[in-house]
Amino acid sequence: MITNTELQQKGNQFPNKVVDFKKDADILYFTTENEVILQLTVLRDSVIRFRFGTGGVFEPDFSYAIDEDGIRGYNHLELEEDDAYYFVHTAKLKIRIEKNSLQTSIFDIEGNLINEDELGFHFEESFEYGGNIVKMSKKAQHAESYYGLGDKPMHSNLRGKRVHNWATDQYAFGKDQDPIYKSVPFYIGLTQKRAYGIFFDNTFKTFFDFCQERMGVTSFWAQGGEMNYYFIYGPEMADVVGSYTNLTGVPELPPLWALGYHQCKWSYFPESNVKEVANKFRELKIPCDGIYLDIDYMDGWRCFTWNKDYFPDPKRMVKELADDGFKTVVIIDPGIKIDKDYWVYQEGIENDYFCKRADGPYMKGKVWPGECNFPDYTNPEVRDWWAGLFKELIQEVGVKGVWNDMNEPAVMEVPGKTFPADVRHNYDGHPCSHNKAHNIYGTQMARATYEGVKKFAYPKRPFVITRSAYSGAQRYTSSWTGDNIASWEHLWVANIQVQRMCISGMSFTGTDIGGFAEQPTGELYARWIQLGVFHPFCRTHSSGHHGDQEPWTFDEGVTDIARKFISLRYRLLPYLYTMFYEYIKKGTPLLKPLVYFDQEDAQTHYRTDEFIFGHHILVCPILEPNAKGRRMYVPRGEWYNYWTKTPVKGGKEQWVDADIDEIPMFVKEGTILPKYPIQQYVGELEIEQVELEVYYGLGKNASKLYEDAQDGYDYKKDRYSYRTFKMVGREKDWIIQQHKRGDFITTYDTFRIHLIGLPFEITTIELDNEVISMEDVQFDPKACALIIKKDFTELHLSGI
Ligand code: MIG
Repeated sequence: MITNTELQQKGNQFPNKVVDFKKDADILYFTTENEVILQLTVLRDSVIRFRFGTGGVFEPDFSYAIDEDGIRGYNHLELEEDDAYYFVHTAKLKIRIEKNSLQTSIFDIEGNLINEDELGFHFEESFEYGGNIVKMSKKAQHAESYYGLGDKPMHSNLRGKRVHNWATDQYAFGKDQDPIYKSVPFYIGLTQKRAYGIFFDNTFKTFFDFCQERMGVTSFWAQGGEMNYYFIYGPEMADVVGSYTNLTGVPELPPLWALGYHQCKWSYFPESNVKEVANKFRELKIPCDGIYLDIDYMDGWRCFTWNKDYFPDPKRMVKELADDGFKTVVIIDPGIKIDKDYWVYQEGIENDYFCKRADGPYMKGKVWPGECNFPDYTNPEVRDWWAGLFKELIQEVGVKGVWNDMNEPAVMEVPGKTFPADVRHNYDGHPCSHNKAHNIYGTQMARATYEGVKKFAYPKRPFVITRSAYSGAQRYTSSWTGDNIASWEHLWVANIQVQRMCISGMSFTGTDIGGFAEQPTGELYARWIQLGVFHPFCRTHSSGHHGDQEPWTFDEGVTDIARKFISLRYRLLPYLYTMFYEYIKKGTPLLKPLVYFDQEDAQTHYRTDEFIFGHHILVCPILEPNAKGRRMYVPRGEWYNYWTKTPVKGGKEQWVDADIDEIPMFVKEGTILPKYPIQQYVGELEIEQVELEVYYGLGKNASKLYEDAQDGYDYKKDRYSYRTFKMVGREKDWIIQQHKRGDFITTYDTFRIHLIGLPFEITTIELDNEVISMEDVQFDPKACALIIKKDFTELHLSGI
């Protein structure tokens, strides 16, 4: 690894004094005497792009990460200058650029310093990489904290750490190991309770140092390309994550079944084994939607083929599984076996679709099928071809989802475990070496896969999952965190990784529940499934070399726990789906680390274990064996223990009981938690009634419920049902008002309202301004529950 200190000794060059300034609408250009150009673009009042060209030129402006549909536009842009500085004002920020150095300081509108260059932009000509090593260093503020950066398996607060991004197949990675599969060069800084983000959109190997080398300095740099970063202001972390996600894009809604439980194994084969596993789920009444076929379903690991000994009639099998509610997901790797009798290989060769070495021959590497060539997914024509390859699998065979693995890309038995640097890529018409394309390769593969699955699954929604990813991959695919280990330490890692992915724009992520490598004890599996059901993507997966890992392979107690928690996930599906809708609309992460939830409370800045599931549920996994509970921090506010329904005051650390069949879980006061009945798979039942668990709270509160056809695209034409419940709680009365948007008619007619924590005895019930009798709403005093028509406008309960 090249260190900052080494780099500094190799001849850094710095911008000197500005000799030219130009403004072109929202883009400002500052050119220095030594031909450095700073291009500053005001994308939004709080989103500023900084881009530096050297030698008086810029590279062509192209990014795989930026979503062209993102929101642009600002309210205010004003320029000022004095002898020493330029000042750029937006409605949210004041940016000060030093005329002698291009060093920049950014203030909020009240004049609070948010972020300031130390050396600022500098660079070094790099003969090895044929470009510049581009660097940026910033002053770290007092007690500043850092979060984000994708899948890093380390403490959530990155202060004191130095990390880099280079997608790597890291089997059985360890805690603190860096890098692993994904490259998300985006971090959030939190200083003086104000949050900002920096997205360094550069696909070369990128480095980040958060006060590790030098106490007061945060720096980031890349081995090539441009210093091209977006500064995103908060002040709330929610604003930062929302804007970053808007900038790099959001997915479409997944089919609801994809939010169910998935069961995976390397590998289930032959067909009878797949069926046996599937049947067992139904027999034991453990809900499950997804069932996976790993590499052994293929004929000699050739993608888009079937091993007919194991799977003589895939179409029939997939249909039979589907009849029982299972959606079949199959793995597809990038390596295409070099075999002149294999049609995919033939097509790739005929059309020149495979990556080549610098001197001409095809890039050859060993993966599961033996020697392979690799499609250049950075070529749009190759992506089209690849998408087309899914026709049979999806349209004919009926497979519902595709799993992309090994797309870092991983190559076996070579140093570096990937392509050599000289391999050439099209990069959508900007030809480059693997140094530049490496980190984006997996995303472009997932993108091509997504396009194919989407096309052939139509009018249903596609489902794709990837191992490697770069910023923006969330537009196309979900992801999992790769080959973890069945250990308690890895349960800690899993919890952090998924939270980190959520604030890095990629909420639809999960871990291999129970651990991929080695074998969990029943207790570890139980604790992991308790956490896993709160992860946006929920799948058990493990390597066959280490024994079975289905929910029933431990003992009956563990089976019961798995059933209990997976069933809980199915009950909470409408809540989870509503969260997903908010994610695609506003970029709101599905899980929120405590610091995101309450950044003003310094208690949260170094918390790793507790997180908020959606908006209203606090969860904290048990991460040790033999525990009967744990100490945890309940953030400020009033909460209810989910299991006992007793009120709990937050703002302090406390002991929480959680025997082996419980996980510490709290619901915020003033919450309406929608629940479906337990189904063995999504769509098993037509929903006849939705339960609303209403947690009383003083004052005003709100909750939402999003529903639609659970698949298909009608929701884009307003055929959804989006309910907002507004509540007002007083000592002797409780009002719920409902407002509904969208044209979708849900299958059920009534809500069963279950009131929790009501501090008074109900004497009067008014529904839409009319007093009605207890019988009319089938009031059950013992359960404190009543049944009302779903489209009520106002429910008013009062009492003594
Ligand atoms: O070299 O397809 O992370 O989930 O089961 C191993 C076999 C290749 C690695 C993936 C894992 C998958 C396994 N794969």
